[in-house]
Amino acid sequence: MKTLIITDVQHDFLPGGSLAVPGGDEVIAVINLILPRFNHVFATQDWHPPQHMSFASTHKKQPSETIWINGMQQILWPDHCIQNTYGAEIAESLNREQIEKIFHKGSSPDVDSYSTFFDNARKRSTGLADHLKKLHLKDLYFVGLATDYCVLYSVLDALDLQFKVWVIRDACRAINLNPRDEEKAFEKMRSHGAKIIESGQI
Ligand code: VGL
Ligand code: ZN
Repeated sequence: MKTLIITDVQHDFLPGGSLAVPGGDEVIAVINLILPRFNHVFATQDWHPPQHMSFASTHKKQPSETIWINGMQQILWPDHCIQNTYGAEIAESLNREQIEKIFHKGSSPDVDSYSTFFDNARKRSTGLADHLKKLHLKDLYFVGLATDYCVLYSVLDALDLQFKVWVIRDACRAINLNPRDEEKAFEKMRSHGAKIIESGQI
């Protein structure tokens, strides 16, 4: 049983969005093409309240600065994926018919959540792990945005939780705040046990 996890293919992460991932829109056609190969499909949505702690504007600072909050380093982002706004919606060009359930993350005002499984303080779970376990789904394929944040941390948690993990490289795009972040993210996922593949290999 192959399970696809579509990470954060939301307007704000696409060209023209407030936290646009370079080439982010290019993943959509790849995902649409491979969808029929999967038995189960889930999606995630970055889903922040206004004035979320990860927004630079909340702290009257500039995006890309890093600050310490509650003993954790936090990169500050432009306002993005605010609950119930256009920017937070999943792209309509993505074929959403097969998506069984959508999991929200980043909804607590006081903590960020890159992983689709747990918030960055690892205090709250999104419910995805329990849902997958209940359905006895063990083989997870990750696609979406962004390779160097949400995909990376979701994959590391999935491996920690003993899932078998594949990352479909051509169906992911990185933010690359630093030019080698994408490369480093794939290397980290591989060294932790994920298989990095191309969509043609499924
Ligand atoms: C993400 C930065 C901030 C992501 C979410 O989905 O990768 N990145 N919030
Ligand atoms: Zn976010």
